[in-house]
Amino acid sequence: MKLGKSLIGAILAASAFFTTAVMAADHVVSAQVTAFKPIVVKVAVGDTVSWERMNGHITESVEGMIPEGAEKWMSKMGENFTTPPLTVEGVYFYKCTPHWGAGMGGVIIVGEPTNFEAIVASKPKGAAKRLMKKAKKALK
Ligand SMILES: [Cu+2]
Repeated sequence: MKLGKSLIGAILAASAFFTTAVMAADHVVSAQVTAFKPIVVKVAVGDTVSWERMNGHITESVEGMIPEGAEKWMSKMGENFTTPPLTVEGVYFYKCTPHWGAGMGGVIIVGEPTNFEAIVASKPKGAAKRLMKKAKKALK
């Protein structure tokens, strides 16, 4: 019966919509040699980010380069870390501290990049500058 099928279709579409609207997503970043992939992740407010293949690496939020009121983090060496739900909108820079000199870091963009202009205005150098350029591209 045609009507029955379309009704089921409508119910399935509605439930899929509510699932994506309500459930927070987890975004996986993989450590590869001395780089994080993907280097920039855009997530929704309340989502989490997890790192895998973290043997020999850590993830640590960069001082002054996360939104005001957001919680810092620092994982243990080799730990496949997951952030708490990222509830403060803005741009989060993070680094693998032992490999920061080699440029190992990444960016998480949660919702609107509320603090990005301030980060640009602070004229970051070195690895942070490279991350800033990657984030700029991702925000275009
Ligand atoms: Cu590392």
